[in-house]
Amino acid sequence: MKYNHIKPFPEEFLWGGSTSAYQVEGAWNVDGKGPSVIDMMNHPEGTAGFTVASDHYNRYKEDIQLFAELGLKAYRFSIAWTRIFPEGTGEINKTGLEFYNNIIEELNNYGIEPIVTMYHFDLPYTLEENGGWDNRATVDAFVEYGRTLFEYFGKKVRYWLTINEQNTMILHPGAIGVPKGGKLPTKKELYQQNHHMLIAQGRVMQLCHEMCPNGKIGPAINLTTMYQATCKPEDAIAAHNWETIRGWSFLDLAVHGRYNALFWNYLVERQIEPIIEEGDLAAIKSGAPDFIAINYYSTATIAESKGDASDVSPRAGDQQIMLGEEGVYRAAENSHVGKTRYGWVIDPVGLRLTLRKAFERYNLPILITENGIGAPDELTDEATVEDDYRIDYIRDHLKQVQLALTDGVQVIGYCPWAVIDVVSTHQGYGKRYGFIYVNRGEDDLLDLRRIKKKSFHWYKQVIETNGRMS
Ligand code: BGP
Repeated sequence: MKYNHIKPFPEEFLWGGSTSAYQVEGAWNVDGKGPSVIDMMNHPEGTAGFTVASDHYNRYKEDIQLFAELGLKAYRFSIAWTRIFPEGTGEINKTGLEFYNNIIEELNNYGIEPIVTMYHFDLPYTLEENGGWDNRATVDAFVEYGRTLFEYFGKKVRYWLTINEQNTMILHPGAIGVPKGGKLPTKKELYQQNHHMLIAQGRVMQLCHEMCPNGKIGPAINLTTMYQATCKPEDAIAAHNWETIRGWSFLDLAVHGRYNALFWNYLVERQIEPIIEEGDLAAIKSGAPDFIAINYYSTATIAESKGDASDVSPRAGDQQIMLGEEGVYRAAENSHVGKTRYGWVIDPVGLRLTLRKAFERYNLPILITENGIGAPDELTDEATVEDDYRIDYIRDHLKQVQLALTDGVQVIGYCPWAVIDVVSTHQGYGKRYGFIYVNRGEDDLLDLRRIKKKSFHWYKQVIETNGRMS
């Protein structure tokens, strides 16, 4: 669609930036924090960085000052469940509450809107040892944790995100590390876990509405569009299969409280459907999110399944690289899009399309909580990083956000991943995303100094002008 007039970004647009607790904070075992699954997982060699990460735990004041200088209107971060409840449930660790209270106060002092993710991959290890999300007791633990957060922070935080990328945890359980012993859950177990997470999410959203009349809460899903490899109708079916199973099925449950029919039949046919107890669907439905948060990095291109094992590519995949599934779809290439050096498709137009589809389907405001480019940024002799590729990436995506706004999609904010360098789950500090460089190597902590990248100055100017892009 061509327009004569492109709509400006709304005045109240939440220009933001993202991080998550385990990827930025460090201080993994201090001040009463308990271990999370992340702390106890096996991670790829050379990515030992989670213990200190970007040392935000000790440097949050300096960091937030830099976020204010950048002009952020919003900061999306996560609370480490294990700082609040070291064992996932039971006794509250006051020092953990104090830490996040300090962060929220600091943000509020600068007029930066806190956007809080309640759970970003880092399930308390004690809960994991007791069955993790297989165990319904984890649902109650999450609700208790939610109640505590709303009680302490409900008056100071308006935007809440329940669970980060539930679909990544279910579809790529190895993406956040592999449990010691190396055994990942079966699909049957994973879809039961998924069901329990949905109940937990529904109950917490309902609780948020009860306890925080001014609060807004929503799920945060890794969402994208699947293109069909050719105009062959069977390719279109395969693309629809995977787009539904990978993305819409999660949001249909979160928003409408029902299992998408195609998804449910896929589960039943493979005998991996969850056990649904009385009251479960009502609990899921009771959530009624106020908005949808989406993490968008790439699109994927999909071809017809051949119905045998050759559907699955032997390549290594991750949360963005689709590998195919027997009898469902095959991964295909798209010659019309670029790729990062890690093989993630770069497709700004795909963001516009994904936003349009999500808004059309749910008619809820959309907050973009992740989008960005990972790169092995290099510090120059002049102590800066010439990350023009990041400027290009963000600019191209923001232009598509503006077109989506012009299409009528209600996008309320943009929080690129990440506002400051954090540990990448797969590539440690060899792959960076931030506007602010953290001076550390993989093993050598150096001085952890903060250095503004070229993209910092560019993004600052975008925010200052409410979206004017050079
Ligand atoms: C998303 C996660 C983030 C972050 C990002 C980049 O899926 O929600 O936590 O890790 O991907 O991924 P990576 O660090 O693997 O490059």
